[in-house]
Amino acid sequence: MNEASPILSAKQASEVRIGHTACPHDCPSTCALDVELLGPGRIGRVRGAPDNSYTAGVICAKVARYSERVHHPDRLMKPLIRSGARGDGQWKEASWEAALDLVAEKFVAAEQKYGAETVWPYQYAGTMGLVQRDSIHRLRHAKRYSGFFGTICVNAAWTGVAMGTGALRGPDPREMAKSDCVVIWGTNAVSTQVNVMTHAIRARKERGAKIVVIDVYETPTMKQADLALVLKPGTDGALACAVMHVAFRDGYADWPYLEKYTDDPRGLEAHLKTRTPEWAAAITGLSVEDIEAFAALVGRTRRSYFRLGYGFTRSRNGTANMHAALSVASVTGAWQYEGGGAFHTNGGIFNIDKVLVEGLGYEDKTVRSLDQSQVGRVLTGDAAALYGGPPVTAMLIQNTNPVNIAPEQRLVKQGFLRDDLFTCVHEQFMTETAELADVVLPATMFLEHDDIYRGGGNQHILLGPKLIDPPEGPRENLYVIEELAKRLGIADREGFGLTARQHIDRMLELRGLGNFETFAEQRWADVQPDFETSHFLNGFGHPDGKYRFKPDWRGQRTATRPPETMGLQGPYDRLPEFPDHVELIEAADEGHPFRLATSPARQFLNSTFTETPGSRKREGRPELMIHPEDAEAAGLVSGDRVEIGNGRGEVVLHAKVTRESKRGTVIAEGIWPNKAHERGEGINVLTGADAIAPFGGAAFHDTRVWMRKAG
Ligand SMILES: Nc1nc2c(c(=O)[nH]1)N[C@H]1C(S)=C(S)[C@@H](COP(=O)(O)OP(=O)(O)OC[C@H]3O[C@@H](n4cnc5c(=O)[nH]c(N)nc54)[C@H](O)[C@@H]3O)O[C@H]1N2
Ligand SMILES: Nc1nc2c(c(=O)[nH]1)N[C@H]1C(S)=C(S)[C@@H](COP(=O)(O)OP(=O)(O)OC[C@H]3O[C@@H](n4cnc5c(=O)[nH]c(N)nc54)[C@H](O)[C@@H]3O)O[C@H]1N2
Ligand code: SF4
Ligand SMILES: [Mo]
Repeated sequence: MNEASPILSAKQASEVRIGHTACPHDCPSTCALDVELLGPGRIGRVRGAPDNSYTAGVICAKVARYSERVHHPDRLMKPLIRSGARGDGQWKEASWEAALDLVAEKFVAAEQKYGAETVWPYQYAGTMGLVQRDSIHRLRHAKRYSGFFGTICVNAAWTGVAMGTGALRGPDPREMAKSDCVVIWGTNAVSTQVNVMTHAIRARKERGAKIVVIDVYETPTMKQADLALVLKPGTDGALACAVMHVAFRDGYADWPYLEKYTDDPRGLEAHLKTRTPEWAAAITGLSVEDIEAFAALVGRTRRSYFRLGYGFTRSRNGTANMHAALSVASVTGAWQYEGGGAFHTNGGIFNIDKVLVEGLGYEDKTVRSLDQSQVGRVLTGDAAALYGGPPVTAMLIQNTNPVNIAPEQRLVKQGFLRDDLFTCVHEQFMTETAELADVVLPATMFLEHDDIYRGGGNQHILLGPKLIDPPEGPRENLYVIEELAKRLGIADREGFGLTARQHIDRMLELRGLGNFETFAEQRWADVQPDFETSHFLNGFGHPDGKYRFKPDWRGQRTATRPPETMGLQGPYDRLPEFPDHVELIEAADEGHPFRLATSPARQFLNSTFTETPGSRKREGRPELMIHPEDAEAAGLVSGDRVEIGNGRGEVVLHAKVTRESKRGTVIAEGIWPNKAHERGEGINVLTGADAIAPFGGAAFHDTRVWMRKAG
């Protein structure tokens, strides 16, 4: 057939070019992606890279449909300057020059009035790219603007892990496939990090491994479980203690291991004497039989892999509960075996030098820091939340949507509506935060700029090169930071004036991984430490090499510890000496008989994908999952409007009466846009911003509410 043949050209057209990148979203899976490139600015289907050993060809549906997001008709395309009253939706288009000039002018004016700490650059993990996400810190440090203490997601969990192991790493997550029992604890992996399931299910198929799932309702993940444990929110510490009690009682405790590798096993054994399955049953709502069965299973199965998620740490006792669950693997000695041990994050293995990108060389540690989760309190002038400093009167926001996802939404909204607050929001869509801004700048998406990523639930450093041209208009985060730096007189500071590729070159070179070009061939690097290190067989991360059953809650230094200007957080003096159940949670009471968890929606990722039609259609509308008996008592049937509330506010959703919910616990899946609810108020109206002890965090799944049929 000759080249001009119509059949061949049709065939050629169907041979789509594939671009290689990484998923930029805030998800522990950090998948390696293969993207169909249909033209210079157009993508088709997105797939998981089959040859990445963790991704193994599997990604979630919402990212597979990414063309819906990158080619979305509602993407922001032009800089906008507010032209009406705040939040009324009136904008005038502006040039990049004019918009950036205005932002710089306002920042300078604010600084002149109140000092540099009145400006609060506010960012989070909408992109996990180290250049595009973290360059804002460089601007902040160079200008000595208020610091940002990131508490909304990982802090409680990472602190709990570090208290026990002294390090943020663990057995290779791919070893789950070689386990005989995979315990999926407080993570809805089917929805939030699908690759955990790939490896866990491989273990079941190939080795007959058992899967245990522990959650507060019957999640899609739980439908895969051999042993399904639905407990009351915030009671995981009690379950962990009972499991360890049984281990000591029935001879599953590995004494030679305990003597060699842990701090005070005799003390722990004595402490747990009264933490019986009966004791734990009363607290958790589980049956004694289920607790005994779980304890016997992990006691007898040497290769038990505890995959500990974030969800169960989003309670006021969450840090202590993480530490308690982690401790089970130390009592049974599961750490010693391939396919055994406990894993939460590999956050500590990557060792990428970020001094340049974050401007750490000129960070001034005496500058006050503010708590990300307490943005509502900060913006409404709460003196404690302001740490004695000036009011916040100017903000630059990138990669996050606080007017939707932050707790105490009424305060958040009230704060962002202030007349004397200037906000610039750099965004891909007109989010509810952007709607309240003074200046909105359009941002590129990951396929349109260069960046580099680290896995959290895996062990890869992955390149995310620019694969397609952005539309005319949107610019990358780095551009905004650089242009503001020029206007604010700091462009000559170290770390400014580089392209994303130059930053990536530098990070890779310092890590001994080549440079952008060589890494592009390689696509990713597997930096999992060796078996001994991953399993802590050379000792744990503390100076004495021991696992700590008795954490040093107040003294320990970790990356998650708040800056000195903030001090310890929450009721840290009430944390237990040994693993225990601590009643720090917002317990149900007569006026608020239900406990609410705001678990993730499968088709959304935090506030992202609430704009894509495929995700929106599949999620339907904001619903509240209610046990049939609770529904009946409240006179509710599926589809009814149901109102839930507490001292922070009230929200209306639609009832979904289901046995997937436990009695006394109601579940609202997903952070829907506020405006998807009646009265324009969403689920975070109900959640609190008081800190999780001892280092901070937001207790999103620890909320008491009353419930009634909406009038
Ligand atoms: N589809 C989807 N994927 C996501 C996200 C999303 O919103 N949607 N969010 C992303 C982000 S930012 C993160 S940090 C990760 C988080 O992912 P996960 O580690 O999975 O954490 P969560 O989403 O907070 O909650 C997970 C599960 O914990 C359960 N849970 C709540 N309270 C308790 C408790 O007291 N005990 C126990 N045992 N379980 C409890 C919840 O019901 C939920 O099913 O997922 C990421 N991936
Ligand atoms: N009720 C309740 N609330 C929660 C949670 C919960 O479980 N329940 N989970 C909490 C958790 S764990 C987290 S991490 C937070 C996350 O909440 P958010 O920080 O809002 O997270 P995302 O939705 O991931 O991303 C926010 C925005 O980043 C934008 N973005 C993405 N890439 C870029 C980019 O390259 N440049 C710019 N300028 N913008 C970009 C997206 O368009 C999106 O609007 O929510 C928290 N809130
Ligand atoms: S599972 Fe997580 S990392 Fe993988 S594609 Fe989906 S959102 Fe991205
Ligand atoms: Mo998160």
